[in-house]
Amino acid sequence: MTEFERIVILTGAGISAESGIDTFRSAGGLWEQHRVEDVATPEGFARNPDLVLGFYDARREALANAAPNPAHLALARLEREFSGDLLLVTQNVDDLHERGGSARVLHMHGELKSALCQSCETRSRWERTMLDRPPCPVCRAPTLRPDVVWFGEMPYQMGRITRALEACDLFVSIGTSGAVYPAAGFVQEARANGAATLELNLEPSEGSHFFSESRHGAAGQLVPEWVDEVLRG
Ligand code: BV8
Repeated sequence: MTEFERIVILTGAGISAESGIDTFRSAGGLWEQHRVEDVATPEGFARNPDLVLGFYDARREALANAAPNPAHLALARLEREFSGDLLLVTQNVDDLHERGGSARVLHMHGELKSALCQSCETRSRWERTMLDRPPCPVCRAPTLRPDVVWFGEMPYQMGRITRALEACDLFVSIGTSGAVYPAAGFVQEARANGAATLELNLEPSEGSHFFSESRHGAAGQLVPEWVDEVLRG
């Protein structure tokens, strides 16, 4: 049994990279193909809804050809076998944690496979395109948008995340550049409460200096190794 009893994990695009899902800031990544302002802001959506709906349709479709990798599978094993408290927070909008076997995933930036109706505010599970302005399953209005958190919008379940960061004794950040807030500030919140902090990332992130330990390499290698360590105790 590991020394840790309450673990918070934050994942970013890097944990899905080995599954073939584009990250945002790596070479050729999503933000090189599109301007953030055009595809990940409410203003961009108002200006050109077809561009934005097409951007998210393409990412939703790409999920069909992606499979969870050993990092996702290892976190699902941790959820099953770790006897303490575990909160898995992801910035990712893909469903690879769930398809890898994780049952409790907090998507702080929403999900590609969820549709938000701008008229009745219902969230519906969604697999199809939105380009043809399909009717909301509840109120029938043709006003669905991707249920993702754009820049300038409030991430989901921040109260629950903050309480977990205040109570945890270990915070682990996996596959994120530490470029976007409030997620990038979680390590500081965890440190402030005396938690140990561990970064598992291909290269040092923008917040590496906040971590008590950083390990650099591919998530598919580092995460299973770390989960083995935690479960071996
Ligand atoms: C908010 C969902 C307030 C949509 C995303 C100035 C200073 C500080 C903050 C701000 C500021 N100006 C504006 C802000 C706030 C802004 C922000 O932080 N801007 C940044 C650019 C400075 N934040 C916001 O707007 C947030 N909201 O603040 O609300 C508010 C208050 C009151 C009321 C209302 C509102 C909302 C931000 C959410 C935006 N949505 N995604 C979508 O997916 O399209 S952001 C998106 O990029 C991700 O979700 C993630 O959060 C973020 C960073 O991406 P990463 O996951 O880190 O991916 P990245 O490519 O960057 O890095 C990948 C990493 O993996 C790399 O380090 C790489 O080395 C590594 N890697 C690659 N391969 C591997 C690997 N690691 C391991 N193994 C591998 N194989």
